[in-house]
Amino acid sequence: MHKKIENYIKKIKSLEIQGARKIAKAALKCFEIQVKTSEAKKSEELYAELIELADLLAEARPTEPMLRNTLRQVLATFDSKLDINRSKENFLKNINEFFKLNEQNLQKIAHFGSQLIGDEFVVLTHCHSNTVIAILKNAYDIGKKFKVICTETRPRGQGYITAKELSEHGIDVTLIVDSAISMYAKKVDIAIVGADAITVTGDLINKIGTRLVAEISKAYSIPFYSAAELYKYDPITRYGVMENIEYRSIKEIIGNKKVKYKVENPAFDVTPNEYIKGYITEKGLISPQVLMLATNNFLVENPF
Ligand code: RUB
Repeated sequence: MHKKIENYIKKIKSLEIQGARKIAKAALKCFEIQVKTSEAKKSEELYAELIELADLLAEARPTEPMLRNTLRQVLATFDSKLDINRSKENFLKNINEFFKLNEQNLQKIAHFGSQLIGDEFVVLTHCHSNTVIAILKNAYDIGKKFKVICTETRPRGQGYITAKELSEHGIDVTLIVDSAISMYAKKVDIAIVGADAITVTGDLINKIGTRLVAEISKAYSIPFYSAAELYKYDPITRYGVMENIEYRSIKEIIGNKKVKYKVENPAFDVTPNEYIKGYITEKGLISPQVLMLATNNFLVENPF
């Protein structure tokens, strides 16, 4: 395997590259490197290399349908009937189209999401979602005045990245520990989180602690939204297969300490659809109740 690909996989596993969107983009980058550096003499050989690489990338972060959907879709455009040079050229062009699509969808979500933020709003967010960040930056850029409260997000502290990025953009942001959410709930007007996966029933899988944010939002009548490209939808859930929740190393919690009790570190949780007012997608706002229809269309439009 090419050193650069090895590096990308390491970074995806260690969370140096994090957030579903960036993970999917990094995986596409690996495909690009593989095509450019492959010594395959025939298109079929290159295709086999890409399939093998797709499996490795998917295993690097098991709870990431956007990664799997993106790779599956781009692979479906590989034309092994062409000679090796033409199939490479063609495939690199298609990868590039996917990069563009990713960026266009982000801009659309940023546009739709920023409409939900009223003047003087307090926005609550959890973890670090590049999509939520894009919404908040866009809201700020179009002149909305609002404040953000973001949770630290134990155990890896992705909330620090959120706080840093937003404050560097000029947004008024306050970082709190996860367990302090209820103390601030009365001040909050809207909660917006990202998404790692959306199931066929419209349930949301996102960073551990998201469900708590949703439950508190419900208790305080705060509208709770998830900013999610439809690529986060996991088609396997159509067949009753549950999205696989990644359990990460307990070192993320206790470091190298030797302890005599059990420690567990689930990285994601499931927020049932009844907590979610809507998904902010590239097609606009979609309630979890109608998401199933939308995803069915999505399946028809796109060759999974
Ligand atoms: C990040 C996380 C984000 C989603 C969406 O988890 O849960 O909310 O991935 O991110 P991790 P994005 O830090 O474990 O990757 O909006 O960037 O796709």
